[in-house]
Amino acid sequence: MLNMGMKGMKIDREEMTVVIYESADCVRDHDFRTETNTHQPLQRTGSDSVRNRISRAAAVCLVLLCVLLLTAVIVLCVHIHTKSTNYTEERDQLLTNITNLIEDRDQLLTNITNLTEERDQLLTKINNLTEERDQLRHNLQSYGGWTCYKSSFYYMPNENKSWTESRRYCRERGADLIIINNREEQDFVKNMAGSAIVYIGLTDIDVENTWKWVDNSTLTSGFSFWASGEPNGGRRENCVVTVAVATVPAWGDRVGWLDVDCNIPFKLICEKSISQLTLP
Ligand SMILES: [Ca+2]
Ligand SMILES: [Ca+2]
Repeated sequence: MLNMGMKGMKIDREEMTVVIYESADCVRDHDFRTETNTHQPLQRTGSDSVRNRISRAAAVCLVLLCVLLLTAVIVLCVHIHTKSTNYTEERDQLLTNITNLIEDRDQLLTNITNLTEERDQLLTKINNLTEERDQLRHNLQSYGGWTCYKSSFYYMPNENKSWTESRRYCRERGADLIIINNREEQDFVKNMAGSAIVYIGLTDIDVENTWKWVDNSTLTSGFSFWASGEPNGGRRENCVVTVAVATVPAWGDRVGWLDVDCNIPFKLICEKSISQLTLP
């Protein structure tokens, strides 16, 4: 059986070999027929030449295209490099500017801090000076009954004196009879005097009806607080009192300044400015 199988396979191989050879002969015969049937060898040679020229032209074009591409790439690289360099310089310049601005800002902040410290120190000094001034005023106000008002100190002793004695009393204490400069001071005197009649530092003892303050300044016509009908004493009345409350029947209801006989004793108010200040 085995021999029979082997024999069958051998026969098959031989048949296949025959078929292959026949196929090869067919192909060769076909090619030969094709070549012999065309009978155009010269035309085939011309076509190859054209094809070769086209191939060479294509190759040349390809080379040129490569060269162009390479040139474009180089130009592009140079352009990018140049731009990059410019951008780097601009960036460095901007960084330098930023650094300078930061330094300026820091300097300004330092200046602000210094100014703030100076302001705070000045405010502290002002507060200290204000406290010292208030303490000084308090001490002076409580000293011998002198009262501080604005830029002056005032004192009204509890005794009656003539105008000349009153002035001497004040001068012995580094002061003088009061000089009234404005409405506020007149109101202050009115409050201080109360119902008392007090001498002020105004007189026409030198020249009748020429009223002068004790600092020798002349009473200006537009500024006075004469009571109604005053002054009216002529040469008999050359000194001035101020009346806040009408208490003298002979004077009626007159309040304000009145010229009186300088020898009549009344209360008085002394004044000294802070610039004249020596403790009374
Ligand atoms: Ca007079
Ligand atoms: Ca009078």
